[in-house]
Amino acid sequence: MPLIRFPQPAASEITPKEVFLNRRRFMAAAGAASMLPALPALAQNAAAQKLTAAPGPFGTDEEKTPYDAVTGYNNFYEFGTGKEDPARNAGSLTTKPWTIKVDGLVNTPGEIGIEELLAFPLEERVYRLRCVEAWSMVIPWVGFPLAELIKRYDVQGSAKYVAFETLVRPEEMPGQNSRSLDWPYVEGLRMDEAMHPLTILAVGLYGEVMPNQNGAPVRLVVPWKYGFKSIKSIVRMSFTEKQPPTTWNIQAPQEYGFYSNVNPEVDHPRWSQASERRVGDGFFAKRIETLPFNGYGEQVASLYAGMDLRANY
Ligand SMILES: Nc1nc2c(c(=O)[nH]1)N[C@H]1C(S)=C(S)[C@@H](COP(=O)(O)O)O[C@H]1N2
Ligand SMILES: [Mo]
Repeated sequence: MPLIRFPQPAASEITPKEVFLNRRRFMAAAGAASMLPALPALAQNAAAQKLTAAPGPFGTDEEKTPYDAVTGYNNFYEFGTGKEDPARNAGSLTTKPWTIKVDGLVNTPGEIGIEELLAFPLEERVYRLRCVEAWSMVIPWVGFPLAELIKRYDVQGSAKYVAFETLVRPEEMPGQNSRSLDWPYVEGLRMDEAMHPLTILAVGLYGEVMPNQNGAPVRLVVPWKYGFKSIKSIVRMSFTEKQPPTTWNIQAPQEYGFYSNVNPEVDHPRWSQASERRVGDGFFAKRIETLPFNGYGEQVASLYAGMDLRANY
């Protein structure tokens, strides 16, 4: 039993919550380890580095999805299309060194390293992430508003959108050797969506550095949109005048639009969006009602005033 591999925080760092989380995770991991000796989450835990984060705004007090579900049930096609593939395969990703290239309609293009991103004042934001596949999770992300990063650049007035790109490195991302999607994975936001205080760049979750399968070392989290807008392992951010292409819209334009706001009234062509299953709840747990804008309507509905959200889905 590899007990020794669990990091021991210095006594000065221990808060009651961390003690609780560590103990809970330790017990879950110990239980799982006896059944599944090669559980990838264990390797991730062993390397996990703690992050210091102040409690941030907009949090939900719904029960958090357990760590093992958050890190064991993922969509990250660069590592395979199965929900357990990312946890199994993402250990191979090298996340240091890491930079995001910032270019396009900006007078001060450049690159920003992960060390600088980790130096932003970090907050814990307990947000829901709802996948278009009608499952959802409640995750204590660690990150900072994307607006804080964008404000550091002299963006030109003609910029209307921000485009994002994920790393392409097939040697470390086995899913990129298949054509399951066009690589790189790309996403985009309108400038006001990108600047909205709910939109964060996340560098961790559950108080530790982002597990590879969740989009290490830095990903977007846009909580009022379907999960696929929350692009992982970002290496480029470009300011554009034209609406940028987005992966799922390229893949299936009849199913996925640019906006992709959570909308229980606009069904996916192949299934209803009216309700969802909370990952980690038992198989027989009652489905929960999906809320417009994933429950963040009060904060973001005004961004879409006057738009037909059935056409702009
Ligand atoms: N680069 C990249 N980003 C991605 C994806 C992906 O396959 N590749 N999947 C998206 C989808 S469909 C969802 S639901 C969320 C899942 O995030 P999670 O696995 O951390 O819960 O990531 C999104 N970001
Ligand atoms: Mo998704």
